[in-house]
Amino acid sequence: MARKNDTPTVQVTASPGSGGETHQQADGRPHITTNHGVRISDNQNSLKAGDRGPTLLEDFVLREKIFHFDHERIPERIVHARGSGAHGFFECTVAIPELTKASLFQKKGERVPLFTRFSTVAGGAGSVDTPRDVRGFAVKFYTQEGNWDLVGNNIPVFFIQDAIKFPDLIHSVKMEADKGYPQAGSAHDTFWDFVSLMPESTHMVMWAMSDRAIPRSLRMMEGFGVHTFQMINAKGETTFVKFHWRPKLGMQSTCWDEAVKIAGADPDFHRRDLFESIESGDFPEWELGLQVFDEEFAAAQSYDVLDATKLIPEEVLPLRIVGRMVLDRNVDNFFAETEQVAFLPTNVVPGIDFSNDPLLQGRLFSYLDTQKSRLGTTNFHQIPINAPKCPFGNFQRDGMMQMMVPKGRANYEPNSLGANGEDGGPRESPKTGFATITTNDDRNDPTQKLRVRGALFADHYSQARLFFRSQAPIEQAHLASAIVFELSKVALEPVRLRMISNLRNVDEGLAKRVADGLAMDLPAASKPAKAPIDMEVSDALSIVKKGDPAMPGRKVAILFDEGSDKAEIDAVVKSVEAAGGSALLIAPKVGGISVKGGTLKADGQLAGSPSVLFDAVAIILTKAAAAKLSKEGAAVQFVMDAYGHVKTIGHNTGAQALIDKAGVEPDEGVVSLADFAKVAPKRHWDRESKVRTLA
Ligand code: HDD
Repeated sequence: MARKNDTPTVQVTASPGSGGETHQQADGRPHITTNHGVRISDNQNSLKAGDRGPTLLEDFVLREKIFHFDHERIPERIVHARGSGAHGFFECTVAIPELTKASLFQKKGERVPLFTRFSTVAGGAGSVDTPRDVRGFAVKFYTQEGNWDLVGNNIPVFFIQDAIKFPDLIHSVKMEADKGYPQAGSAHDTFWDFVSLMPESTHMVMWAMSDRAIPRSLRMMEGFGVHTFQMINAKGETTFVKFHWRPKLGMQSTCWDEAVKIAGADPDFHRRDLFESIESGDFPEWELGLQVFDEEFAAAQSYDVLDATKLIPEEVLPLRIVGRMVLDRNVDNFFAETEQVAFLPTNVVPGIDFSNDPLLQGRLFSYLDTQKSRLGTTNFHQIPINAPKCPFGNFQRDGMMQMMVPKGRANYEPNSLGANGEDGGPRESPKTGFATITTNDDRNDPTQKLRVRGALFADHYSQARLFFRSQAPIEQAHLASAIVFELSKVALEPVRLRMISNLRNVDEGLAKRVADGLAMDLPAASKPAKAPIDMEVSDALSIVKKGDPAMPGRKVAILFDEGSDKAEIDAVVKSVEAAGGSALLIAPKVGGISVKGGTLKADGQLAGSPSVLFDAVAIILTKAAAAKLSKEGAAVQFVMDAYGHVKTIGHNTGAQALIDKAGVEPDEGVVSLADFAKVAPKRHWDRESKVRTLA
C-alpha cells in the first residue's frame, strides 16, 4: 500500500542477508554470491569434466552469470538515447501562490529533490556528445505532491505543430532506413527532404542550425518547457505559463570545427564535463523563469500560443525568475539511474496543468507507452529513480516485476472493508487531488473538460426493474434465490443490508424475498440518485417467455441394461436424431451387453455419465434390471437428478421400479417413450416447487 520511497542503497556484491559479521569475510569484504545468495567459492574457473574436458551444464554459477550478462541491455530510447544525468535540488526563490498552488512554489527557500537528464536527440546511446543537434533538458521534481516532470529541450520551439508528425520527423532525422547512417546528425537527404516539405519546421531549423545546437557544455545551455502550460492557484484562478531554465554560467557554444574535433578527441566531452564539475564541487546551476500570460494576451499575439513552433519574445513578455536548480550529486550507477529514469510529460502536480497544444497532447500518450517498451513492465514507476519520494498507493496491482507486497484484500474501490476493521486502502482527495482545469484554452469556447457523466446516466434502477419485472415467475424465483445464495456467502452483514436496500429500488417483492431468504429484517431503501421509472415490460428479456427449446444441439441419454428391448432403444434414438438431437447409450457396463434382439455397446458407463451431462433421459429396462438398478446408487441418482433438474424423463413400463425408487412423481415431463422426443429438450418448471424451496 502507500509507502515511502527511501533512498535506495544497492549493494552489488554483498549478500542480501541480515548484514553483520557472518556475511563478511575476515578482511571485512562482503562475500560474492549468486543472485540467490549462495556464496561463490571460485569466480575464475567454470566447472569442467576433467581439466581439459567440456564445461558441465551443472555449473549454475557460470550459467547464471552468463544468462544475466546476455540480458543486460534494454532497448535504448527511440529519441534522446544518448544522455547524461545528475541529482540535485530545486529551491523556490520567489513564492508564487498567486499563480499556482503547486507545493514546490509556495515558500521561498523550500527545496525539493530532482533528477535532470540532458541528451542529444538523433544519435544512439553510444554516439558522441557534440553533434549538431537539439539537446534534451528533462527535469523530474520529486515534490511532496508527486513527481512533476518538465521534459523540455534547449531550444524554445519545435519542428512540428502536431504530434501526429513526430514519427515522420524522427524517422527522417535518424540514420537512413536502408543505409544505417549517418549516426547522430541531420546532414543527410531524408531530414532535409522532410523539413523542406514541412514549412512549419522552418523556425526550428533556424535554431537547430544555430550555435545553440553545438553547446560548449551542458552546464551552459538554456532549457525550455517549449509548450504553453497552465497554472492554477488555490482560488481556482488560472493562467498560462511557459517555463525557461537560465544557466548561471551563461550560454556558450563551440565552433563547428571545434565540435567536430572534440567528437574525435573526447566523444564523452559533455558527459565528462558534467560529471567532473559536480565531482569537484562546482555545481551547475540554472534559474527557473516563467513567462506568465492570460487569454487576453494570447489573443492579442499574431501567432497561436498553442503552436509549439512559436515563442513569445522576452522583450514582449519578460521572465519572472522564481527558483533555481542546482545539480550537486552524480549518479552512483549510470544504468540504474540515468538509463532507467523515465520522464513523463503526464507527470504534473496539483497547480500545474496542460494546454491544448496538439504537440503536447500527443506527448501525453507517447511517453507512458515508451517506458513500458523500454523498461519492460508497467511497474517501472517502482524503480527507485522513478518512484515518488512522497507516499503513494492505489489499487493497481500485480504486473511484471512487482516489488510491492500489498496486504489485505482491498484491491478495488469503492469498498467498505474499513468499516469491518480491515485496511480499506487509499481514497480520492476531492479537495487536494489533481483536478484538471475545466475551462478550454479558448475561453470563448464554452466546452469544458470535465470528469462527469450526463444527467440521465444517474438512473441506475429503472432498467434493473424492467429486467426483473419482465422475467417469468420461475425466473424471478431463480434470480431471487441466486442473490440469496450469493449473499449467504457474504460474511460482511452491512454489505448484505446495503444490497437489499438497493434491491428495494428494483422491486419491493424481490428485496423482501431476499431478506426472507437470508432471515434478515428488510432495511430501508437506499436513496437513488434518480428515482426509477416503470418501463413497459419486455418479454424479449425472458428466456422462458421466448418459448420452449427445440431438439437441435441437445443431448439425450438412454439408460439401458441387460435384456432391454433393442427395438425400443432404436426407436428413441431414431426419433431424437430425426428431431436434430443426439442420443447416447448409457449402461452399467460399456462393453457388449446382450439385449433383446442383439448386443449393444454403451457410449458411457453409468457411474461416469451422470444425467447432468444430458438435456433429457430415457430409461429402457426390463423389470429385473430395474429392480437391480434400484439398489445401485449411480442409477437412482441418475434418475433423481434428472427429475430434480426438471428434465424430461421418458421410460418404458419395465423401468417403473427405478422411477419409483428415485421419488419421481408423475407430471407432464414424465412421459412414455412414444412421447419422449416431442418434449425432451424442455425443462418442466412447474415441477421445481416440488423438489426445492426457492426464494
Ligand atoms: Fe519527446 C523523449 C523532449 C516531442 C516522444 N523527449 C524525450 C526526451 C526529451 C524530450 C528531453 C528525453 C527524456 C529523457 O531524458 O529520458 N519531446 C521533447 C520535446 C518535445 C518532444 C521538448 C516537443 C516540444 N516527444 C515529442 C513528441 C513525441 C515525443 C511530439 C511523440 C508523440 N520523446 C518521445 C518518446 C521519448 C521522448 C518517444 C523517447 C524516450 C522517452 O520518451 O522516454 O516517448
